[in-house]
Amino acid sequence: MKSTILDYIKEIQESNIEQFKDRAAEVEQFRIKYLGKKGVIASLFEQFKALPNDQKKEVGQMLNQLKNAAQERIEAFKAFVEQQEEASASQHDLTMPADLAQLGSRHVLSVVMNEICEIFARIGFTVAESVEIEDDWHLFSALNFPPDHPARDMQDTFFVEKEEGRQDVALRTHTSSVQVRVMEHSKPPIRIIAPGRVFRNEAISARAHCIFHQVEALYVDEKVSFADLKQTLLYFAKEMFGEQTQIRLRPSYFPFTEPSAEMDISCNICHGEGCNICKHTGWLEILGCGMVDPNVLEACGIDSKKYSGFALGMGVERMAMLKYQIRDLRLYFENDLRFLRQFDNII
Ligand code: 2NM
Repeated sequence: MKSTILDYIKEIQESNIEQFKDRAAEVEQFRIKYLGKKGVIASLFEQFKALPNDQKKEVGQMLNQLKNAAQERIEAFKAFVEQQEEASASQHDLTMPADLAQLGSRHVLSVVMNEICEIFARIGFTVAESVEIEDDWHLFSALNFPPDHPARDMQDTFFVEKEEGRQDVALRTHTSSVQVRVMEHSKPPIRIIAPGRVFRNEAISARAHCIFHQVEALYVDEKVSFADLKQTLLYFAKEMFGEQTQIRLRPSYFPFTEPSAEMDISCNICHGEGCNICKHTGWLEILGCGMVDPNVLEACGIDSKKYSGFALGMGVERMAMLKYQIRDLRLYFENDLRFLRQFDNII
């Protein structure tokens, strides 16, 4: 009995096992195996109890040595780990600059909208902004929309119910409501551009979205003529799409302008040769415009005998599509980084 215990103790001592290298888990395993309640050393102590008294001194000493050796080994390992941690911490150069956080960039629609505003700012227009939820007066009535105009229909406009049975509050369908507010509160000369979000009740597709962006311009003064409008349009087209750009006007209709026109620019992709974008016509439709209807001026408290004005409006999504050959409107709102990053080098 005595010799088996002593042999076993020797065996453990000499085997030099458990040379754990670096893992805290290994140390814990070692501790449980040898020093745990049901570990090797505990079981040796159990066997030790059964020894005759004259053998206990020698075996007891050996057992205690073994137990101490195991504890020392654990302590030594813990000290070693601490030391290693300190050493590796001091290998980090704390003066190194941190990794640069990746910066976002302006959305292509914001860039194009800003560019349009800046082109008009250079000829004296200032930016006007107002609310996105509007009333019937500023959206339709003051703008000379007849009572049965389809834009007043639920099918085209998102109404916000104010009172039961009354539908006179809606998400704005154009930024002309901003121009109405400015005309109501200021005296000519008025030279403003109204950029912003507008909302229409449309099915979403590659060419239509229920939220989009507009920039509208308005100039009201004495003797403002259609020639002033044409000159402003030509200046804008050349600044936006390049000096070689030509324009043409086609008669059109809007409730708030008379006469009204639509402007095309010469196709900046095929330069008149004919391509898919201009559908082989050589021309691209880019905006609507006209002379502000005298009814609109009067509704806004401006004397239409003394003053006249021109107005124009364009869709920012369409402008960006033509400028950067973007084929699907939905790309603007999906926020796919692969799309957005194509424009992070434009201002
Ligand atoms: C367009 C086309 C033509 C327009 C009219 C007005 C206002 F308020 F003065 F009457 N602002 N914008 C206008 C005129 C907008 O968008 C295609």
